[in-house]
Amino acid sequence: MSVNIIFATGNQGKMREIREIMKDTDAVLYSAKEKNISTDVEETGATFEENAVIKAKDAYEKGLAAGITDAVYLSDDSGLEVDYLNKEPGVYSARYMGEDTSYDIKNDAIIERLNGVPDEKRTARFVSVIAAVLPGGESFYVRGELEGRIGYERKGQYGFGYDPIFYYPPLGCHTGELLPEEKNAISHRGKALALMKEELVKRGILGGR
Ligand code: ITT
Repeated sequence: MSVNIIFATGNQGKMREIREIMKDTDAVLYSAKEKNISTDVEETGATFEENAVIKAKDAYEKGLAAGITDAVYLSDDSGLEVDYLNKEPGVYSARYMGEDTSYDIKNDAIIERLNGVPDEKRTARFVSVIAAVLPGGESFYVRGELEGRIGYERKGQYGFGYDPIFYYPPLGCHTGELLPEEKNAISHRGKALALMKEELVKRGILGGR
């Protein structure tokens, strides 16, 4: 029997990627919205791990209260760490300069803060921590990272968030220039979800399609 997975995210860019990455499993995937579960929760953690667990547990509790007892809840807490900026914006990536500030403005601001900084000091990484809460309430998490550099201008029309300024040296382009399947094959979220799938298969929760 296939498992129902409810993904606790309000971010449509993430949800698009997650749907694509989970296509090869037998899970029936729902966004929290599709199940009328609000993803409004204060991310009070100091780490990606803490926030990912907060989000998955919050959705699990809301699901239980709504009578859903058989689903696996997943969440993603992710962000961009820029080494030259002491790993900012980090867990504050969505809130950097205000949640409602456009990414064109946020991305330009980061490029500006790195004005005059040479390539070797422009190192950065995307981090994605995926947390799971199982029907019995047990939780665990996995982490994926993608190493790259902050570019000198915004590039590309794909992805979301900080993708336009994230230069990925092995492919010689910004992640904003990668097609969805190309990004998923190398990304922090792709890696974390692959680990999560492995773990769920190992526990007999997930089967291949
Ligand atoms: P949910 O908590 O509802 O899932 P959110 O957007 O608030 O959505 P986070 O708190 O995890 O999610 O913030 C992650 C931010 O990090 C996200 O809004 C982007 O700005 C950035 N980010 C994460 N993954 C990214 C990616 O693959 N490409 C570009 N930017 C990314």
